[in-house]
Amino acid sequence: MAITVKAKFKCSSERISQVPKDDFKDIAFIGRSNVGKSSLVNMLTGIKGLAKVSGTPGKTKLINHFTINDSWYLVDLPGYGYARVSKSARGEFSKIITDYVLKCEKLHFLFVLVDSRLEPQKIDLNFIELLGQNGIPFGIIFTKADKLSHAQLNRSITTYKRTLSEQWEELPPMLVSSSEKGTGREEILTFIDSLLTNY
Ligand SMILES: Nc1nc2c(ncn2[C@@H]2O[C@H](COP(=O)(O)OP(=O)(O)O)[C@@H](O)[C@H]2O)c(=O)[nH]1
Ligand SMILES: [Mg+2]
Repeated sequence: MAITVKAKFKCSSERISQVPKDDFKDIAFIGRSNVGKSSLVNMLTGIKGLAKVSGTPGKTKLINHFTINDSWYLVDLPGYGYARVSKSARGEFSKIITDYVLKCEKLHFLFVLVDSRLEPQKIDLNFIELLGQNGIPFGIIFTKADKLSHAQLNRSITTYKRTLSEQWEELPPMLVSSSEKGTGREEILTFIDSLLTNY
């Protein structure tokens, strides 16, 4: 049976001083521009136009909060990795992203979205390293699973695990999604539910 979700746009913030000041927890999506963050917000909530889906990468520069079931926020973060020259590992990420991820106390858990079709990307690995160094709880969602066969998808996930194992003793939780097909909706919502109740 499909899980029903009540969702409503709350606000867009240009800096973290503007994010809501209540005690709802934030569950946030981050990843490269165009990886499918906004599409996943729409798929999970079941509201097509809730988050703006764009064919042009690098459009959203704001932190978008959506109220879910009057009890927590789903957060669509700006993408990284678009038209930015990498200097230091941290310099690859805009101030709004590092401020939110490293300083915002509302952030309860972060999902790093990665395109399931691609080999592990340096910028994602750098971002994950930043999370590890700062003790930020996170998981990985492999997006656009509809574009791959089962075998290809498994191969991608295995490669990712192997790559992360070079640096990490323990692997983060990993989930799969297709916003096109609705794949992963129940698993992701159930996982979020456990994050909100067990902490
Ligand atoms: N086939 C497929 N396309 C997707 C999926 N998710 C997103 N897209 C497409 O990828 C593009 C970028 O999606 P968007 O959600 O705006 O990415 P964002 O920049 O990370 O927010 C759009 O053209 C979407 O239609 C998916 O699960 N499957
Ligand atoms: Mg977006």
